[in-house]
Amino acid sequence: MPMGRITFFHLSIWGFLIACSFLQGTEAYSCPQNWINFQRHCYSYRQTARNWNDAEADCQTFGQKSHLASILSEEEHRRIASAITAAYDIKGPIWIGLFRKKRAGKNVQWKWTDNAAFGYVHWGPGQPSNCKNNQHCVEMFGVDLMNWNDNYCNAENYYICKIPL
Ligand SMILES: [Ca+2]
Repeated sequence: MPMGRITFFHLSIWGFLIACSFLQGTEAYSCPQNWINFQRHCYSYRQTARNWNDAEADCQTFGQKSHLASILSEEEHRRIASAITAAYDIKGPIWIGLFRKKRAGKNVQWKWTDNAAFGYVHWGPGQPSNCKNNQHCVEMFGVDLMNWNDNYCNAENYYICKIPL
């Protein structure tokens, strides 16, 4: 009789421990519902039209390291673009976290709002055009979202936020 109780007790403890580590694992490695998961980051397509600054401010409300999305490789670009175009009707360009930091002169300097190293770019034909010397914020556009354009920062677009896991 006592053996039976001990065994049951131990099984319960093990069950509890397994459940706990499973839950911790889920918490550490998965994204909120409807967010896109790619290489330990979560991305959310936000369907509210905002200017670029307001979009970045909204992304920051999701967490300390949350910003408009940086897109640092073709693999990341394709993953996000295909996830969004598969799930939604794309009606216009979408803000990402790239902006022109130094705005005048020959030495254009691009920056990501999350401070990621700038390297990968995928400009559309004829871009960045910097029309009227006033297009300092970057959006993805096209049916497959595989082109980038520098646009006026006060244009109002949907946007993508990115958070590290
Ligand atoms: Ca442009």
